[in-house]
Amino acid sequence: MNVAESFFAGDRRALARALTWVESGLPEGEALLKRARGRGRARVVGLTGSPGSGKSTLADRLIGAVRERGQTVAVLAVDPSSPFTGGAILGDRIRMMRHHKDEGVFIRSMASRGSLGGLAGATVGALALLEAFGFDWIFVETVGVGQSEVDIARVADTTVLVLTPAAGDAVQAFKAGVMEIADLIVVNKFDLPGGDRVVQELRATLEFAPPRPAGWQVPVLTTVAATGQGTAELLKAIEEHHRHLEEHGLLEPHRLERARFEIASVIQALGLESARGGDELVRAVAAGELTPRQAAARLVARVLDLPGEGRQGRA
Ligand SMILES: Nc1nc2c(ncn2[C@@H]2O[C@H](COP(=O)(O)OP(=O)(O)O)[C@@H](O)[C@H]2O)c(=O)[nH]1
Ligand SMILES: [Mg+2]
Repeated sequence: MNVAESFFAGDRRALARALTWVESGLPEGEALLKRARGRGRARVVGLTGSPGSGKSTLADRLIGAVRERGQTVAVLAVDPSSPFTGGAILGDRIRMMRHHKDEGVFIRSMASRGSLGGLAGATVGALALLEAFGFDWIFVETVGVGQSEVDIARVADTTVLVLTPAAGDAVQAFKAGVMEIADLIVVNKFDLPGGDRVVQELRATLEFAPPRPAGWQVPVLTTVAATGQGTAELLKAIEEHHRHLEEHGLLEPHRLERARFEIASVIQALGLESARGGDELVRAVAAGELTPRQAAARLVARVLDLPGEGRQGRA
């Protein structure tokens, strides 16, 4: 069997291979993605929050809770902050290691910023593959600090913002615009001092937040991921949100948003790749011989290998 056949037969090694293809932007990955599209019906849950807030530990607990019900789960840990060292990712791996031998659990780390398709595009592609593979749940762990992480959170069905009682954590999230995309807020490390105050602050802030689709009220939950306290309630709240999406016909728009996001990230990657070449066009723009738009059109056409080189002559 080739990799694609093995993938559709449910072989996890083939899944790992396919993910590498997608991550590296290889055409084989694109072909498989096209076939895989639209299969599966996973619940996609984004876990976002600052480094160290306990996302991986929480994911580990959620894996446990999901597995107790006999459902399968994949975790995609995205760490854009360390493309070279992978240090944080190693930590994530270790935290979820106890599920290592469990056939119903698949954990994958990605640190692919800079590869063709970009971090964001590769991540959403990976999501599509995991979904097609048939997992019941997919957790995507991202660091909620940059725009692309916010975007990834946006394409999840349910986005969980993980905060801690640490001073300023909520303020940071608010500033980064992550608060607005959170469907659920979790104050983790509730064993540390200051938790009650943060919960109160969050609830007060949410009073003034813009209304959410179909009247969803963002709940503020508390967990101690280190001991597992509150994780069953968290999973229940995630399911409640999923039901809300279902009841109001909001799941399909999410799926479309995911596809739109993939297209946008390809365009972005093409743009970056284009901008690397074309010194003579750069000089032409600086000299006022071409508009930036004209130069951009030529560069993009070059990357896409369009037969439109002639058309640019008119530009
Ligand atoms: N006190 C306390 N520590 C926690 C809790 N949850 C996680 N931690 C610790 O916080 C650190 C960062 O956790 P991690 O899951 O890697 O955070 P991530 O960077 O958001 O994935 C680790 O040392 C965890 O053991 C908790 O509920 N209470
Ligand atoms: Mg982590």
